[in-house]
Amino acid sequence: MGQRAKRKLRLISSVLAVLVFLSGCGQDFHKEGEQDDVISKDDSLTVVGVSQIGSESVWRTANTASIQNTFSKENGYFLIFDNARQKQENQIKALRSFISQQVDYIVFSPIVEDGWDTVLQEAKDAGIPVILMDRKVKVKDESLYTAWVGSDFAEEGQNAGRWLAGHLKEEGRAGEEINIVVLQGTNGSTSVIGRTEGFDSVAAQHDNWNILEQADADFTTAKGREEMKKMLHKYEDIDVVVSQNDDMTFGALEAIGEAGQSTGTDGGIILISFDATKSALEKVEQGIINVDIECNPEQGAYIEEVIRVLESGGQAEKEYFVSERVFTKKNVASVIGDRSY
Ligand code: GZL
Repeated sequence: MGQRAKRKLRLISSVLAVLVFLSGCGQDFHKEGEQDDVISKDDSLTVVGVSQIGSESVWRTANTASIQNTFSKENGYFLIFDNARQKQENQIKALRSFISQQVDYIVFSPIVEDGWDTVLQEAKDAGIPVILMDRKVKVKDESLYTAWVGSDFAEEGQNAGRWLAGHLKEEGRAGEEINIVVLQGTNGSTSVIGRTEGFDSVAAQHDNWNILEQADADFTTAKGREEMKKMLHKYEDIDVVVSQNDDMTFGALEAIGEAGQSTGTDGGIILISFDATKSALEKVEQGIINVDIECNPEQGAYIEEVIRVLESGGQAEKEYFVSERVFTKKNVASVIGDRSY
């Protein structure tokens, strides 16, 4: 039986139990934080509560757009969307609000992997399936979530390492001492854990690669600029910057320019970025960023597929990987025009 049918059953029993107080046939839902703004809806819609990390990056904005475009009323959904503004406690509050409103499904991108067991147990006890989006959780009981949709972050990191090895070989620098610094995203997030492990696994195969420092720049442009500035002061010879998202890359480019240095295909610092947002791909095309490892934010359709399977009483897969590519000056022109984010 799908979640919507289960919710109807719960609704009928609550209507019968307190008939004298309930009027009308729809259940009322509150948008998070607007308790007095109760929104009535017809029961034909599937109610999806979504807790999004925030709006820290261009990637995140595109990820949110994908969710909002998918879970629209026209498509048969009632979306309750909450922006956690980069705070785990706000995500936990939102999940609890979704549980109390008896939504049909909970979808969320956990800002970090730890600290979710209790609230996910509450969702399980309430009979509400949880679908993870983008990032993962580390929980004792994997049945606390139904499915996860996202990227193979370790593969993304390995792709960056493999590209660098090939590039250095092409440049005749395969045996040279190569000094590398890394701008990491939010500490403890799945994307950082995977990208770091992936790149490090390739770096370990090259004794002449020296990772001088891996700094937490929290996936933002401001922190990317700040941490890059510090590393430029600290190390006089940086050959490669690995920046784990385009927003930090934009900040790093400002710091590198202010230091009178350059990046990209015409010499200077080799710049490796992640996400492959349109504004960064334009810099790949201009030869400013050497390579951009795509991280696909368009996950709404994958999540809807999971819900469709569950609504039809089927068993969803535990993991759904989105498709991704690697962009350099050689192939970027083929996608830039159609890029929606
Ligand atoms: C990756 C996602 C990361 C992006 C950043 O799936 O978690 O978070 O790479 C975003 O741009 O902030």
